[in-house]
Amino acid sequence: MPHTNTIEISSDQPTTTTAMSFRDQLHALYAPHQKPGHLSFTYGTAGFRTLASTLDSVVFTVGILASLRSKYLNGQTIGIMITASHNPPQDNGIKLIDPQGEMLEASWEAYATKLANLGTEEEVFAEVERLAQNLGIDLNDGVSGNVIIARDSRESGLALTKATIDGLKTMGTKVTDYQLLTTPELHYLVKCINTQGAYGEVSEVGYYKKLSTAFRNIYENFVQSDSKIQITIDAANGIGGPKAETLFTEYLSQYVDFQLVNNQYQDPQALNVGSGADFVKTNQKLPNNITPEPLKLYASFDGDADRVVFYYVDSNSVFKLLDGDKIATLLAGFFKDLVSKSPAKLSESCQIGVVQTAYANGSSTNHITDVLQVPVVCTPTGVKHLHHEAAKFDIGVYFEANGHGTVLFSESLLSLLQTIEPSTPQEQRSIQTLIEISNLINQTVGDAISDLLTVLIVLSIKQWTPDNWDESYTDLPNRLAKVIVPDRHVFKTINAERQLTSPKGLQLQIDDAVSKYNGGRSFVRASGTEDAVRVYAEAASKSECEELSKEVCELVKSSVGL
Ligand code: 16G
Ligand code: ZN
Repeated sequence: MPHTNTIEISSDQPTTTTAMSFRDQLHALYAPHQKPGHLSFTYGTAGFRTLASTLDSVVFTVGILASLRSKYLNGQTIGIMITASHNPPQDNGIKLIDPQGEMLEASWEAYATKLANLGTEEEVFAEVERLAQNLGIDLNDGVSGNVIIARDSRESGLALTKATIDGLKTMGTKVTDYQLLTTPELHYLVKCINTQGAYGEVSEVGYYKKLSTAFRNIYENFVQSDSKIQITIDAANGIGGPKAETLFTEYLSQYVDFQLVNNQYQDPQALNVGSGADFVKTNQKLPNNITPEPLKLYASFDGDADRVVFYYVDSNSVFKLLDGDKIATLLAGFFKDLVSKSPAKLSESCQIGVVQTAYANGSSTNHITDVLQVPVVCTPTGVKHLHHEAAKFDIGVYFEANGHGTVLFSESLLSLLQTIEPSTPQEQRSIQTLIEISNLINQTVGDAISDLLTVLIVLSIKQWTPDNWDESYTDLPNRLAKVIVPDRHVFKTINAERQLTSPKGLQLQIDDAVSKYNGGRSFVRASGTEDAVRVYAEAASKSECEELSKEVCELVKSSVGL
């Protein structure tokens, strides 16, 4: 288990000269972190993400910005995660985590982008002064900000951590380096610190304890089985592997028989290669190194373990994917049932909702609205958008089809659960299960390990095999294609990315194409993480789906003169 380094940088700084001191520190530290002239960077859907070798100057400025953010929020702790998630080994990235464990507030993304693109020490200094003044941050108050930092298992992670810490040093920020963590572990720790431990103990052990205690309580009380749960996990050769291993071996070995494959996290070149949630979802096939047994459940994490997808092969050895949409329907149905079996005071007031993106398979949306009778909201791609919508429900289930997601419980529901009096054993059971699941699921962000435990326990309670789960609905055939265009920024969308407003006229052509296919649906959006445009298509049959996809790709190309 990695130890942590607490680096207190500025305790001996004279408090009255912090502004000067920022200037001096910047001067002392800036030179090796100067931005190469020809590069430009954007704080995108999930922070900065690109080739690791180009990121040094960016992370240095993120260190400065995180310091400002913490000072702006009266010293609350900000998280910095160095990861490029499911991207290939040569990439890396950095993102900021706000005090309650949520993604950085959107208005600050623009500040991050601005700072990252400045080319000289003078420009950086002037911009920081300007920002501080506009935001009412006193650079002279002698109060330092607080930051915790961690990284995934990429080779470039350590050097980028050091460069980030140099950025933090310019402002005398207190920083604790948690070294190797999954992204959701860091989100958890940020929230624990800022809630003074109310969300959980401020340590990795605290994270394991919180999850395993909830899992054990549910299992002991509500699972009727004399055999252990079985699961095989493809860890994408990322940091989720050793973390899951610790959790299952040290805390849950009585209940779960687990097997880890693609667990070479010490070999950074293997990260996400032929493995992981993105590989499985995109290629709709098994990762390397799994020889499947029919009807057994498998799961794949991504490189920083904030997303998970499940799959199995049926009795005819056909591969079946259980993606984020299937997780959302499983959980929404489970909660709907629990709530309906709760005391009237709860069942009559509790609003359950599911949040999806345009990538959700049409069948899943129909199933949730028509069969489960739970409302569905659609948001733009990216966890932060889904998270904010989910927070509007008492139980907000949000999942992207790619496996990013979690469940949020409202404060009012959580306090009602603590005080409500059950009048039957069934009501008692429902209340208890809801309380425990609210502890089992990581409410700060999608978490592969916590989602995995939640799915395993729900399947065990329901005594469902993977094919019982899969049977709930059948996905419409779908295809996600990529078109490389000269400038993806001309593709502008409205209506949660489902309609284009630019290039002019293209949406009408797409609508026209879609209308020719049974059950057809298609949308086009610019990627937030790659220099490309994505084209999604679905239709009643595989051949219609392929044709629709091709047709829309052609329309996209000709709209930009290709
Ligand atoms: C990022 C997002 C993910 C989204 C993906 C879309 C977070 C933590 N991650 O990985 O949710 O699905 O981008 O990528 O928000 P795209 O814009 O390239 O299609
Ligand atoms: Zn990820």
